[in-house]
Amino acid sequence: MRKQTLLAALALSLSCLAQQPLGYQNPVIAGFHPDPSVCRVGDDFYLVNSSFQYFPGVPIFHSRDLVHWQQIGHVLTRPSQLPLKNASTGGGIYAPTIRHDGERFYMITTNVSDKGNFLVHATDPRGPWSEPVWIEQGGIDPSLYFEDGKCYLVSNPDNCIHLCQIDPLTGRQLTESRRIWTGTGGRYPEGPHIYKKDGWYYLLISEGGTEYGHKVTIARSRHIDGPYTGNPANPILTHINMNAQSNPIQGTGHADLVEAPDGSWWLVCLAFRTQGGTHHLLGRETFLAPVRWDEGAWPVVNADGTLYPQMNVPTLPQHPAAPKPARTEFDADTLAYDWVYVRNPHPENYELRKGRLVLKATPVGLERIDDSPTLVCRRQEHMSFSATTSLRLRDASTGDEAGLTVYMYEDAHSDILLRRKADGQNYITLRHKMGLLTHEEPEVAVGRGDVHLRVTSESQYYAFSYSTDGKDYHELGKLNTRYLSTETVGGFTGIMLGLFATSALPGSEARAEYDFFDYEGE
Ligand code: 6LW
Repeated sequence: MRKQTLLAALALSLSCLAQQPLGYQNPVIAGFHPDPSVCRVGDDFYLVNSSFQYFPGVPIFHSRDLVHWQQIGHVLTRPSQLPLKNASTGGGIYAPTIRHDGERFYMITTNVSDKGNFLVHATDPRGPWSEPVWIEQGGIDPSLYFEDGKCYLVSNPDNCIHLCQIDPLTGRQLTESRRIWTGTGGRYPEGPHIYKKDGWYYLLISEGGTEYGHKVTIARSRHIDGPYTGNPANPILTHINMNAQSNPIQGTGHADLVEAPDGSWWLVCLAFRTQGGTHHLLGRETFLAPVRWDEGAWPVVNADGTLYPQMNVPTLPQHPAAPKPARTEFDADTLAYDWVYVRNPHPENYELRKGRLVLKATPVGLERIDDSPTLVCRRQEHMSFSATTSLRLRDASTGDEAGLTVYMYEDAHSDILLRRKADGQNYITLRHKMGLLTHEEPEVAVGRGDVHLRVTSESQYYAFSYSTDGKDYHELGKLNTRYLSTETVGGFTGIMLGLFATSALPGSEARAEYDFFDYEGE
């Protein structure tokens, strides 16, 4: 009898545990991952982000719980889908939308450095995705809504959300573009998405611009082409209000809604995390919030439209993914999905050979925008982190360089690098590039062997150090992080950690061989 009571108590406490709100941490995708858009097919969620000047473009993630996301590839993997000539941090690929019409996945976006709005489609979200289908309606942030075999497009030409019907396989516009909403008067009405619920068409948009004044507003209509009436409780999400003035998360906006298999509603949005006062460096990241959306009522985001780093709310049953390994050994045939290039890379300058990443130096320096330097990079995802690599410079000529860069874009980066000099030796230095200003620390001779390069940060400073034996590290210098922040240098992207090789002259044989790359953050 006693045993039975004990077992019953145990079963009860286990079932209570299963119903416990598990909570989660925001952001759900850390580091530069802006403009999230999400769709669900069955039990699977798919999410895409904008990617600007980076190639391949539009990272795509999979999740079963909206909290844990695993990158399954990129949508735009071929130069024919993603020409990035002269693209910088304000160019290339802007906000994408992902949708599924019951048969195919569609990703629609804007290449502001090319011909504007286009979509690609695929039956498998892991690809391959189609060639671009170009869209006539202008503006940015195009989105699709499918109903009864029809495909509707919204985007924001002339600072107003416009709607038309298109044939998604040819891009042909089937109806005139019609103005449907300008929002509540905030600047930059953008990021529109249409949803249908309880007989209402809902139009979700962002206003206020992507900085501190960012907000999400919503309108609804009984007819898809309007008239749309704004929610009296707008904005439904913003951190510009007093209740979020001390919140480390700022700039919440650019959202998308999704219904989970259990009928719960969720919102993904972008926001940034401040460090060092009002500066942020990691770019705009992807955040998640629960939404209460009662029948016939307006959606309410996390009770009062505020997000927190620690979200103490019930979640879907969680499916944690295996953590990313701290060390990249470079012993696979390809680099993992988190490594990307700036603009369209020259594949002949990159090789994975015998457990090393081999970069061929070219005269295209990191500061150039008219070509793609030999540079491969991944996102800084944590304010506190340590990144270390081991480098050997082979067959270099005088002035050839290779190293590790903390890279915001071509005009704003700090590089710890090895340089071959006329005496045949390698010298190590730290170079900061801020627009027209370049500052370099005194060079230190390090011979011709392998050198370990390390950058660490604890929010306020980047510290750069090197080691010739992989044990004792010597600090070369520090940089206040604010000098590379978005508030200081502008742009839509976030800090990347990159490995690069450049030559002083054309025709150099120099190769930089990187043995591993370690990244640990908290
Ligand atoms: C994007 C727009 C925005 O297309 O910034 O914050 C633009 N939102 O919706 C670039 O990310």
